[in-house]
Amino acid sequence: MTRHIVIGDIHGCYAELVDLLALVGPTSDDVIVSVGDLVDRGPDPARVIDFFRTTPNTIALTGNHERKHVRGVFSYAQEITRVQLGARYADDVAWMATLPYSLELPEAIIVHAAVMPGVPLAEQKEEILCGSTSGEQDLERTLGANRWWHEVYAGPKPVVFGHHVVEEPLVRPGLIYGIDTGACHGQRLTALVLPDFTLHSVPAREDHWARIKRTYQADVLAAKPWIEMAWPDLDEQLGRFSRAGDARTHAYVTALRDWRDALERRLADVHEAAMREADRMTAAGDRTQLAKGHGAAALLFQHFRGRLDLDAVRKNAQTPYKLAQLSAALGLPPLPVPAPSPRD
Ligand SMILES: [Mn+2]
Repeated sequence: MTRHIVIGDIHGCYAELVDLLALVGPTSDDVIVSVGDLVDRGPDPARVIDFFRTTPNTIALTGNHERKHVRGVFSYAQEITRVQLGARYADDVAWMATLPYSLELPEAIIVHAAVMPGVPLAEQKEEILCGSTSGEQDLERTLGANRWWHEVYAGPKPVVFGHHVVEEPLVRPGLIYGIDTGACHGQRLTALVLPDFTLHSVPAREDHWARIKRTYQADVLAAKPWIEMAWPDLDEQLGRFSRAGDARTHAYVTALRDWRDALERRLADVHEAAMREADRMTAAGDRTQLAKGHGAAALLFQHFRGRLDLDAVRKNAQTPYKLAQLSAALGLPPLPVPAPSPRD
């Protein structure tokens, strides 16, 4: 007989997934189901994804974390996952976009986060099923701020879900089975086996997220597109990491600040060089003709009109990349690179 082995939020905890499957002992007749949130916060999203992408008789549902990647909504946990997955990131996200939001079995409905009580499964909103921020707000507006959907839910079928981290599986027999027992936070990874509704858990190896969020700071910083950032964004990012934790991150932020200082000096150099070039053209005669087609033409014409100050240069060179182009056009040396990658 086919069993469905429904596993709570895995969040990149591959070792615990292996432990849990060893405990439950799936046969080739069984189907392994993830409630979603395969990635983010844990050490090994690639192997968790590979397991569900390549193992026959497995199903992964969409969690709010997959949805964030699919929609390009990035907070720190997603930036870390992008670094962890590296070159395969886009392909993995394309796969995430194909995942369903629910699975209905004869004995239960399986979703990532929630269902709106009293609404048939076919009419449930994806946002509620996967627990996106807007879905949670929708539930709160409908049910009131201090009521959980799983306290109100009255059937008809049992609902199995994750998303909501609990110390012990959250069970209302025959109705509610919440099985996110916080594997990525150092608690446990839990499976509910259907149709028997038996629970199985293995302990987490460590508080993965506490460690991951410290150790990936420098890598997340290095992966940012510094060259294409507008100055206010660049300064905001540097400010955000100004009290960064470990030595590696601190060294990287210090290097970025030095780079930023060098760019500020370069803005002044570009200002000087553009004025010199414009004055040279004025002395040579037909300055309008000479300035046309020059890579820094906008600056040259501003100087002809007496309007070229440092702010005007900054408005023209909105990013380090544009500053590099103006530098080259005015014969200045190449810009320094942001900072060596912390992995080097
Ligand atoms: Mn989760």
